[in-house]
Amino acid sequence: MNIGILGMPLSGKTTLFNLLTSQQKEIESFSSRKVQNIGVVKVADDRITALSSIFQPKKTTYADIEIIDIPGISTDMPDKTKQEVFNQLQNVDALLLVVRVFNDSMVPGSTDPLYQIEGLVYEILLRDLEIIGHRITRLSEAKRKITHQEEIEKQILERCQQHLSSDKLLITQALSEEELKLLSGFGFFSIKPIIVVLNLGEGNVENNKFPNQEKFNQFIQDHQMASISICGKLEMEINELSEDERKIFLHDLGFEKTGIERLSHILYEHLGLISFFTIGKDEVKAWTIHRGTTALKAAGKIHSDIERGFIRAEVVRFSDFIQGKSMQKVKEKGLFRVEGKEYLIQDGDIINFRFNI
Ligand SMILES: Nc1nc2c(ncn2[C@@H]2O[C@H](COP(=O)(O)OP(=O)(O)OP(=O)(O)O)[C@@H](O)[C@H]2O)c(=O)[nH]1
Ligand SMILES: [Mg+2]
Repeated sequence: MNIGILGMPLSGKTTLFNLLTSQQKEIESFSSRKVQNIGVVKVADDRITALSSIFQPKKTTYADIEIIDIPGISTDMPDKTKQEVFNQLQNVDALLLVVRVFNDSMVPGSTDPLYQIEGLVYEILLRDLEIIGHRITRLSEAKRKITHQEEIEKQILERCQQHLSSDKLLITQALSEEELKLLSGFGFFSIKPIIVVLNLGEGNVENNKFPNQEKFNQFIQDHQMASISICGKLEMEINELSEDERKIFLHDLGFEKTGIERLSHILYEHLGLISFFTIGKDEVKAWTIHRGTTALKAAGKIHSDIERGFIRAEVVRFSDFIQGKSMQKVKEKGLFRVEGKEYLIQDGDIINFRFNI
């Protein structure tokens, strides 16, 4: 799973990247450094922490997500530059759009989230229209008769073109499994799930108010995006605190979790992701899968041999396990289950796969 960060210049993208990945990439107020940062986010999960303290394994592995941070994009940039910037995100599974609310006279740029999000979505639509335009032209101008399959492709692309031309993201278009498969090779941007991160100023944190809020929320809803407010600067300060100080600080602000913790929660929710766990003396580990994944496919995520030689999945719910803290107690209560290949994994399942090769 990997995610790309997109936003206008100086909106706080690298600040967010650093927070998510615990890195210290350079943040400069006035020079957009044209570099790409790549890092890995460890997804905070209290359940893994709890399992780890019970099993005391040699290794504890939280779920992780790769993050790519790229230079800012603005509508007045030359088209070629915008294309280059976008191309860096061609292969990501989802987009985090950072919009800036914080006001800082030392940092130039828009502080109107609606203006920024409209601009970014416009650019995304434009990129996809370009990709579609090229392909349709090629098919239309082919010096041979196009195949039946290509004819079908052209019709789908023309439908998508119409959809995009009316300012709608492809993710909001009704597409069949087959059509989605056909489109998957094009690397469309607007087919990726989008989460908008509002980078609030320190003054906006407690009331969570910002300009054009109602219109902004409507825009988010219309385009089937998710949004979350955080404050980059504050999160950086929170990062410096000890565990105890952090709790008090957050409590005073009226929060239970840090912005980064809330963000990973929303990511999972919006992307339809869930976690299952494997446990043992060697390793306690979280695995990320899409909701609706079968036991067989989940097994393959661990190792193709386990999928190939799948016999059964032994499943215990985390919430059942944590009450007695031992498999023995779970079994006594009859909460230990044996499931087959087609079982749909639930969030928080602790699984032991039995296999034979
Ligand atoms: N006051 C305030 N300043 C912030 C906040 N987040 C970021 N900044 C400042 O805004 C400037 C730009 O932050 P970056 O994280 O580098 O922004 P960016 O979007 O990566 O910028 P480019 O990559 O150059 O487009 C820096 O000076 C940050 O310190 C915030 O929440 N509050
Ligand atoms: Mg940056």
